Amino acid sequence: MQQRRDSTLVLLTLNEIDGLRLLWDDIPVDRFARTVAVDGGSTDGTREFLAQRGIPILDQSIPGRGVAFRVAADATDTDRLVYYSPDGNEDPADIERLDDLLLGGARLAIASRFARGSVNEEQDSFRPRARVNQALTWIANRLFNGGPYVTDTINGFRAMRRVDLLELDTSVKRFPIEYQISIRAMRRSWPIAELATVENQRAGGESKALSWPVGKDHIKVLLTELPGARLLRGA
Ligand SMILES: Nc1nc2c(ncn2[C@@H]2O[C@H](COP(=O)(O)OP(=O)(O)OP(=O)(O)O)[C@@H](O)[C@H]2O)c(=O)[nH]1
Ligand SMILES: [Mg+2]
Repeated sequence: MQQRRDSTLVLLTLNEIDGLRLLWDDIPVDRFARTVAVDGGSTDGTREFLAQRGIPILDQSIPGRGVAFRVAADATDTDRLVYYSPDGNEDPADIERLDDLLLGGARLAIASRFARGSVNEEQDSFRPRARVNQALTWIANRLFNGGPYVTDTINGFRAMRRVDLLELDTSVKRFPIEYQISIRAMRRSWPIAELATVENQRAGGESKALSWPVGKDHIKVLLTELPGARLLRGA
């Protein structure tokens, strides 16, 4: 099989040494033209682990996943970017599949935790995080999407063309970057493709996504994206 000559695999890390140790052999770094890590200031050996394997590490001057998304786009030169977070949640087998969706014409490719055949990691039977995620996704579809329903507007496991990410001119610094990207792509009627993914448990370390602050940040994004929104469905 040919290497993905025009695609960069971007690893997003903030103290993910446990996940990296567990997943490394399954991450297809050699299949991509480049693999880079954007690191938010890890102190648990993540940086050393990556450096030992020859992975260039990009630093960010301000913390946050949103900043990390843009740092990667600014510092790379390939046509396509696949964002992967090696904390255990994301199945490395889907990395190349996301890139394939871009090659098939999608302008945003998302690994969905809520499509038919997907599995969401939450174990609590009430699944509060999943419900909030799905509610935010429903609102975004309702307000901004004129195309086929997007089942997971929030998952960070996704791929885009580099110029498209830059064109969206995103502003979010922290977690809801994905929500802003999805909303802006829907507003532009870009083709969005999803694949059903199986989400696993965190491999170790600590979650950086505290439910309440992150939930609040998503609502803020929704409100800032709202002006000019059309009620596209059933309006
Ligand atoms: N580069 C960078 N990566 C980050 C930053 N914050 C979080 N990450 C990474 O983004 C990924 C997702 O963060 P998580 O804390 O796992 O968020 P989550 O998946 O919603 O939460 P869990 O269900 O607890 O795993 C992980 O790989 C983190 O290391 C940051 O500021 N900079
Ligand atoms: Mg995670």
